[in-house]
Order: sequence, then structure tokens, then C-alpha cells
Amino acid sequence: MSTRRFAAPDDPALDQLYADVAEADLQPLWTQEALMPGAPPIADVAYLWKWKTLRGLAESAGSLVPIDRGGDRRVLSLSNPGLGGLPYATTTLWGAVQYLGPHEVAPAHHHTPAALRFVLEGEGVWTLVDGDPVSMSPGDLVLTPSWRWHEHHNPGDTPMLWFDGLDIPLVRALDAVFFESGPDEMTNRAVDPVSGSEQWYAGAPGLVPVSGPAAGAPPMHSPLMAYRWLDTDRALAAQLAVTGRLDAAVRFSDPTSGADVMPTLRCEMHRLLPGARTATTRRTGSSIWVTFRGAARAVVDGQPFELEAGDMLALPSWAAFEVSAHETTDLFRVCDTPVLEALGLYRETTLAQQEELS
Ligand code: 1HN
Repeated sequence: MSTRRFAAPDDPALDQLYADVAEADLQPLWTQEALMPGAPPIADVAYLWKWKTLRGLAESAGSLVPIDRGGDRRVLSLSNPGLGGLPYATTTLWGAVQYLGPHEVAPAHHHTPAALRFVLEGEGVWTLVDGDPVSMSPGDLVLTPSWRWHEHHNPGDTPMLWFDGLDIPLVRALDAVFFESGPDEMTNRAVDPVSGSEQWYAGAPGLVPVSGPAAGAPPMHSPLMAYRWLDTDRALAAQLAVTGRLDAAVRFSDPTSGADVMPTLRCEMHRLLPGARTATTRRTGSSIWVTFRGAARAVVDGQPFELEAGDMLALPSWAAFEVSAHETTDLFRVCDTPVLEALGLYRETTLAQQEELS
């Protein structure tokens, strides 16, 4: 005979059990309905920051706030209204506009969160990545992978503004953020427009050195620190020419392996010709879309966003997303897809016309 005794809902013994369980810092699974929803419960929202606003406020910060130790950088971070005041663009991504004024230096530091810059305005700035001076121009993608020393120099007379993308929320969630300041002395040097990393790894398409600085190192990030707009532009134009389509896209990759530029961040550039309309797609993981040039309409879960040069759009996980171009439009995208893929959690689905309309 069974000795099991199931309590009735109003059984004082059951009340006592719940009290004892709570007292012991335990929680019964059977009371947690929100634990496994049918689809991800998503807090961050689709949100657009307009360049006009970003640029104006970054410029004001440039005239009112010096770059000092502590902050180290003049950065205005995209703060997603769905994330309760956190300085995060999405659940996993940090996005920001950074302003480096004429003759300013942002001092050396390193941190475990990985960073990238996508340059929007200015000329003549260079960033020193682990001692390698990397020049920066509009449309360039510049990497500062995890724990690489970096400092920014603007020897010119005009400001530079760029988009910063980092994996800070993800690294925070993993309790793996470390940071150190570098030496205060300024590094002054003549800057070759071609960094050492490009001399090694961007010598010619498809050719990588048989032995070079990255040989034998664990392939944690691309050894190439700069991806030049000239090359990106040429690749997109060639792809449009060969396909005859109205849209083209390229992924920035580690030239030695084809992997993403950094373990946590994927970068892409998309070009849409006038009249192009992408499929409507849901993907796990979040993205930030930065408009480099053009005019386009993004639609996220039915909500329209008008994109113009410099505008930055936060796209949450699993949101239904499509873009249509009013004129030739170039869109930079950073996303956390490599993490989702590495963990076997990446999913995507293209919505059929019928679903789109409902
Ligand atoms: C950082 O170090 C940079 O080096 C940019 O330019 C943005 C946001 C949060 C923390 C560190 C940079 C950052 C950052």
C-alpha cells in the first residue's frame, strides 16, 4: 500500500511546506509559470535614435565635458527604454556614439568586453590597438578585441564621431568584466595609413601569411584590426553586379579562418538599392543597425522606423524585421549571433506573406 499522501489545496501541512521551502531559500518548480514561456519573454524594445539628436548632444558634450580619467571616453550610450534605465541598447549589446574633439586624446585602457568602432564622421583620427596605430575614416570598421590595449588620438582640427558596439551586457551577465587603466603618457607617432595588422592580414584578397603574428594563437578574434570602407564598398558593388539583385550583404570575417571578427560579435554591411525590400525575418539574439548612408524604412513587428544617415536602431531578439529602401542605403549591423550559434541557440524564420499581414 502506498504511504504517499497528497495534500489538499487548503491543507495546513501544505502551507507549512511552502513556508519551510521559502525559509530554506528554495522554490518549487511547479509554482513558476513564467520559467518556460513558449517564446522568449523580451524586455528590450525596438527603438530608433536619430542622428540629429545623437550628433547634437555629442557635440554639446564635446564643448562642455572634457575627457578625463574615470570615464576615459566621451560616450553617450543608447539606453533602451525597455531595460529600466540600464545604459544598454539591447539585452546583450552596448551601443553608443563617441565624440573625439580636435587635438583630444582618449587615454589607454583595456577591458574584457570586446569593442568595435564604425566611423560616421571626421578624418585623421587613429586608435592605438596593442601598440599598432590604426587610422580611422568614415565607413571603416575598427576592432578592439577583448583585453587589447586601446587609446584614441585626434591630432586634427575637426571632431570625429563614431558608433561604438560592445558586448558589455553579455560579459556583465557572465560576471567576467575586468578593466585596467594604461599608462598616462601620450603615445605620439607618425601614423601609417596601413596598420601593421593590415600589412600582415589585408595584403591581398584571399592571401594570408603562412606564419605571422596570429599563427599558432588561439583563434579568438580576427588578427585584422581595420576593415576599410573602400573594400566594403567594392565588395557590395561587385555582389550587386554579379547577382543583378537590389540587395547585397557582406559579413566581416577573420581572414585566417572565416570566423566572425570577435567571439561575441558579428558585423555585417548591407546595401539596398532603391525599391529593394528584404524578407521579414525573426532571429534569436539582438542587433544594432547603424545607417551609414541613404534613406530606408525598417518595420519591426509592424512598427515603422524611418532610417537616415547616422540613425541607430535597436532590434530585440525574435522581432519580425524587414527593411525597404527609398534610396541607395548602406546599413552596418552588429549582433550577438556568434554566441547564439556557439551555444546551439540560434534560430531564424522567414515569415510568409500571410503571417506578415496578420
Ligand atoms: C570604451 O572603452 C570605449 O575605448 C568606448 O572607445 C565605449 C563603453 C563602455 C565601456 C568602455 C573606447 C565604451 C568603452
